[in-house]
Amino acid sequence: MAETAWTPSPYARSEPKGARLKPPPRSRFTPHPVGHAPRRHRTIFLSDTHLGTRGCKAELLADFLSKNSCDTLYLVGDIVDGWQLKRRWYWNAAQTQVVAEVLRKVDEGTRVIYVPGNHDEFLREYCGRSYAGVEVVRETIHMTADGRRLLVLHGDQFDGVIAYARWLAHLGDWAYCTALRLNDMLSFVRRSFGMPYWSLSAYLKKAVKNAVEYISRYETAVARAAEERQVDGVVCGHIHQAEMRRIGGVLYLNDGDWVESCTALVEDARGNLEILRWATPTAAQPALAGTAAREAALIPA
Ligand SMILES: [Mn+2]
Repeated sequence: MAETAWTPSPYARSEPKGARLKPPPRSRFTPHPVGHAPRRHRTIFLSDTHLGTRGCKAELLADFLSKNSCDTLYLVGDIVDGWQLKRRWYWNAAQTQVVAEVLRKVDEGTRVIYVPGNHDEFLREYCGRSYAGVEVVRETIHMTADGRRLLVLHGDQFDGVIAYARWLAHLGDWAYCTALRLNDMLSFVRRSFGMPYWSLSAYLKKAVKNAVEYISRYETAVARAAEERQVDGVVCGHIHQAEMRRIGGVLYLNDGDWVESCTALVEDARGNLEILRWATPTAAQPALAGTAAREAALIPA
């Protein structure tokens, strides 16, 4: 029975026994809708823009770069997708605009440091050189305004220490629903041939769980390596999953990507670090909505 509105029960607000409060929606990252006022940072870190692919959110990235200035810009790998370049090249005006915005920063006096990733590993041969004012380095140490030492690297080298296959990361909701239908067909076929039942959906369910596991194992591996290097924190990209949290004795910072989440890590004049999400809330939400979406947001790292 519904309670009368004017005599609220004293128990109306109390939780039923055993019930738990739902955790608040994840909103750790500062959303910045398009059209936001220009902002000045001490440092900007961004990675995994995958220029040269259709997936690159170049319009948003060009908009972000035009409205956010900084003393130092770190391009933390997978900026240009050289793997895609070998297969089929995709380029548009917005991607040209991204390059123009980076070069404009160089002209304005921003120090631009490019730390190549695995998709742009062809640039690793040129570490120690500068092109158009952009310094290419294998990895580097960034000193924050408050004196913390942050190791900056793309992070693909930590794939090797993780046992889970990377293709698992492709799995999302859609794939799972399709798999369920496939599963029915598959079991029908197997039955017709007198083969024992084997559940594809159960297999995939486990695979998705492994993808989540993959992320946390990756984060731990990076943090542990940073700890061994005796730095205060580590900035990486690669798994397209923005994050900022303490793991063990170090601060683990992942600047995310510009294929799905459109995030960047920024540092202000006092050394405060923050992850900016440069998209409209509706566009940004799926990436944070839930566990299933978390996997869906992943792209081959
Ligand atoms: Mn990568």
